Amino acid sequence: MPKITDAATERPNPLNEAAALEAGRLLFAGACVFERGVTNLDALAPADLPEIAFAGRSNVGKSSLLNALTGQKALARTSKTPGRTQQINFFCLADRLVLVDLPGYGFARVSKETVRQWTDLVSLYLEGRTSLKRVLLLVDARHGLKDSDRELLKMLDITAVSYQIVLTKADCLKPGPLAARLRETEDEARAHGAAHPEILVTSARDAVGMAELRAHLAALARPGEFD
Ligand SMILES: Nc1nc2c(ncn2[C@@H]2O[C@H](COP(=O)(O)OP(=O)(O)OP(=O)(O)O)[C@@H](O)[C@H]2O)c(=O)[nH]1
Ligand SMILES: [Mg+2]
Repeated sequence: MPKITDAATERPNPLNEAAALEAGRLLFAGACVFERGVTNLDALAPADLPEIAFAGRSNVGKSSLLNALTGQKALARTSKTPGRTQQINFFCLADRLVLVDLPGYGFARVSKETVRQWTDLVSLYLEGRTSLKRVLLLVDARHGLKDSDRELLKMLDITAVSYQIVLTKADCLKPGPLAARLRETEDEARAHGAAHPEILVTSARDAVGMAELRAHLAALARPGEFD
């Protein structure tokens, strides 16, 4: 959750927490529409809304998380075949926030040329996008951080884009191994300056962690008429 403490006492404030969850619910109750997919950033106009990018290895569940958050099953295309999302896809949520589905990385069976194209496209986007408020770095809870994630972490530390790690597919692990994975990932994230201290645990399949993630994102959105 966004840091929800009582300003005077620094104690957790359940009323503020409820308000943050409600703000997230309201934002994501709005319509979410596909705006455009780009393979070349030249075609991309500067954004006038804050943007949140979903990044992570192929098959980690980026498109599925987007669908679960917005409650729209077929908004972003999901696939059993890694590497399905090849372009950067932009979705506009309630005219207040833009959600950006990045192509996945780290899939072994692609050519060097494809890896180079990914790196060029994504690094250009991450370096040059002033409207980019946060990157959600999705990590499969079964596998934890991999070297390809660490490459992206380095890139984000250098570009000083704020990012938050989100563990996905939590339904695939029992509570003990899941808690161990969370601790291990927190320990590693602590060494990175631009990392948000709170790691979120989610399952798109079972809708776990959606309300919390929506609350985090609502705090970054353009204020709505009820804020
Ligand atoms: N058990 C489980 N499976 C999931 C979950 N989220 C996604 N998956 C499955 O993981 C596979 C990949 O999901 P996608 O959402 O397409 O993954 P992606 O990260 O967008 O993949 P690329 O676009 O190839 O980078 C699909 O078979 C999904 O059904 C989850 O929370 N739990
Ligand atoms: Mg995808």
